Amino acid sequence: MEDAIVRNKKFIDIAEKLKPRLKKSKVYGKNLVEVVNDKNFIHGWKVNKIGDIKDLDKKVCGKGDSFIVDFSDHEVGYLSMKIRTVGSPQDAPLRMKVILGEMPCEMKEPFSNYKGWISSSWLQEEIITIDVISEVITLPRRYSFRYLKIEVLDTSAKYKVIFDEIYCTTVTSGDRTLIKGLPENVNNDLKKMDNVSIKTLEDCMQDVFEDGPKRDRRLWLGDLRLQAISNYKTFKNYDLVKRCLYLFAGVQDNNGQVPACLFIEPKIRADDSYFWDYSLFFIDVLYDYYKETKDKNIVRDLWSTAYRQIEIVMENLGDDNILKENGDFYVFVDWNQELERQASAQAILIYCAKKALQIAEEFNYEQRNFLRLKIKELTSAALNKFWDEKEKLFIGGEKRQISWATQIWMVIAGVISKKDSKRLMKRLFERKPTIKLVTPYAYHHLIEALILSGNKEFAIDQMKAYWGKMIEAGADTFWELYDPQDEKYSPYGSNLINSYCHAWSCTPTYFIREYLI
Ligand code: RAM
Repeated sequence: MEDAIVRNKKFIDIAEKLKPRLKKSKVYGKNLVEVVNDKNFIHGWKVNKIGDIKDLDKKVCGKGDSFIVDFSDHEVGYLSMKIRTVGSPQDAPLRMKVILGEMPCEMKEPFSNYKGWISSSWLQEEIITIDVISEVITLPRRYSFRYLKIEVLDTSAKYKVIFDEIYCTTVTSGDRTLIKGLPENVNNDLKKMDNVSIKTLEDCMQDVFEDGPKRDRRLWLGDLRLQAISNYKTFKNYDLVKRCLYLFAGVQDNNGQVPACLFIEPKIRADDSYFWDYSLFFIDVLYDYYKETKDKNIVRDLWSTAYRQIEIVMENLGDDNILKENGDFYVFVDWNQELERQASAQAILIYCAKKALQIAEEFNYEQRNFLRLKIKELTSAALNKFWDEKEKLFIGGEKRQISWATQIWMVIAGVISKKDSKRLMKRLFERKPTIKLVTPYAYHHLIEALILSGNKEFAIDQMKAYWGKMIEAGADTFWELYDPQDEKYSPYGSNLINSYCHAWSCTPTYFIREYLI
């Protein structure tokens, strides 16, 4: 598998020089809490404060004792504990279980219940054995959490322990001091949403733009695209976007395709997942980066990689200029497993070909004539194949499915005029297809489609309704998955393993700063 990956050394070297220095700060646990059953709260768990963290050094813990610390906000970093013994000398190791959670459910629902298809090792839980208790113990792994549960499994009959201090050394490559505050007159709901978005992005900004600091802790192209545009409005860490672009270009496969995701440690290498949409989005990230920085060199370096993604995807066009369906997950779009993705794939190809055309025109690249022609052909093919004159909606796939995603992507790709797009979006909300959107990633595209079709006010209402609801439910950072009708929704088999600080959910700050102020 490794041999199939072309490592372009020049690109990787450029990326490595842009590796960020992480900012660190020390954050202390704030409150002692209990988590109790209450169906009125998210996932059925309510958090009650039962003490101040200052009370912790009065709590003598022996076998079977436990407590939960609330850090009052989402944190990403390294956990340290200052522990001392009481009673006789430490005549046996201290053994404890440490559970870290982004959400209250992780404090109460046993991780052993997780039977889903992704690895349970993402659940943040350790058994730690300390032979010699001396001052501060720092756990080696980086965690993503707000709540911390400690269960003392054993001390000995002769000694117990006290936790004097518990803190997290947080890490991020985002510098908050560079972010402009919103104008006074922006309403508080939007200010709050902006804040939570920024916190989400900040916690995902590490060595690269990670998708989620709890899971998968790595660089995905689809997530990068949304992080990058939000970053331009806030942290303005251009080098981090540049680094990620060069990393992807550095690990394209033998055919020139960039992977959906890549690993940074122990050395940079591509994952073996390839999605057409994610590969194509390489062009969009490059286009936005160029628009933002006017850095011509990066376009010169990466244009052939970018253009290659279009060629590769277009190899799958039939004689009718329609992309053929290509098995499960050849294109991502959203996590909704019932979604027929063919029509969205076609629209995403058109959207990215238009971005490529803009670059090609500005740089006088020879591919511009071909792109201009092809965009026309792809667009009329899309209308022929997917537009249903009776329903006045796009209908996709073999099952003749009407989905939210298909209409949204056709609008974003500009397959129909702005006026028709506005009508289509109205019809979409009247029709409310059952094949719905289940991720903030897909909702981002809904908001985008509404804005592009001239429904700005309605777009803001939708944004408030969706992301605002997460805030009402207690989100400190925005979640990977959120279905307002089914708050426990997870494509992985349990709400326990979802990521609750997820990069692709951070775009309200982009919408607010791009369109509203
Ligand atoms: C999830 C990742 C990431 C996304 C992929 C498709 O597993 O967390 O956010 O890009 O799916």
